[in-house]
Amino acid sequence: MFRPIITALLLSAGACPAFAQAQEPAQEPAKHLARLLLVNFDRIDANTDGIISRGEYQNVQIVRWPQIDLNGDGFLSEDDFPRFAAHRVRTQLAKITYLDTDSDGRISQGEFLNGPPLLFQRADRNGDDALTRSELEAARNQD
Ligand SMILES: [Ca+2]
Ligand SMILES: [Ca+2]
Ligand SMILES: [Ca+2]
Repeated sequence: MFRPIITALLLSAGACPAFAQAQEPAQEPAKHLARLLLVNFDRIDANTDGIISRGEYQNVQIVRWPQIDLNGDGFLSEDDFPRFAAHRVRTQLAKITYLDTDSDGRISQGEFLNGPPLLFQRADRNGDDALTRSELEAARNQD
């Protein structure tokens, strides 16, 4: 039961009150995030050019960070989750070790914001460093 909550915290805007929630059952994180970006597309696309640039996406990440670093120490680590969930948290954190560029076992705010965004890598099909609605729709509908 706790796993989808952690996944939502790590990989989506799920805990962020600044963005509308997609009312859908739990699903694969990248799909879920693509859906959230689509639902909030007009708000995220700050310069209204019809694409979500990497910078606009990073603004979403900045808004999400306080909901991810729950104890406010500047790092995402096991300390941000309740003890009873430690095992599942470890499993989840193990999936995003690619963000831990200095390999100290925790993810700093800088590592989180500057790391390769999973959704961008998957959804940016033509590699132009920007996401269109159709790219996000394709990511949302991916098998
Ligand atoms: Ca834009
Ligand atoms: Ca923390
Ligand atoms: Ca680190």
